[in-house]
Amino acid sequence: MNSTTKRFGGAALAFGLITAAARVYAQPAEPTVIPVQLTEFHYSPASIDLQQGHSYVLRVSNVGGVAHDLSAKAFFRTVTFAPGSADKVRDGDIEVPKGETVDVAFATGKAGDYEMRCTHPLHAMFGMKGHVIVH
Ligand SMILES: [Cu+2]
Repeated sequence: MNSTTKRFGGAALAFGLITAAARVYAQPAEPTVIPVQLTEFHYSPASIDLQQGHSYVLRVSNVGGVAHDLSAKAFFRTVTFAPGSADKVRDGDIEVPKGETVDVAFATGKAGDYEMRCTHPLHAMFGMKGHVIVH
């Protein structure tokens, strides 16, 4: 290999690395999907662990026989909703009819341990409550 070929090879390698780096930075961060199941009378998982400053889709599925909701007022006050998602959360509450799934997309804000509960009569008393923890 003569010196010209070596130089060209090095330049091509450097160009390749720069192109790869640019591709990584140009990609928007994909949100992490967090599935949560609602049934009589609990959440699965009962503790939702999230990282501060990350994007998520909370995929709330009601696999039970009656309507449930996921109310986490203090938590939802700290998030930044993706377009179209704020309308699915009313006063910090995601209502999910039986058999349905609601996707709510947002970026997390302040770290903390936030309570979530079902606001349907007696459901929380029967155990339908948990935590959203932002680390
Ligand atoms: Cu419920």
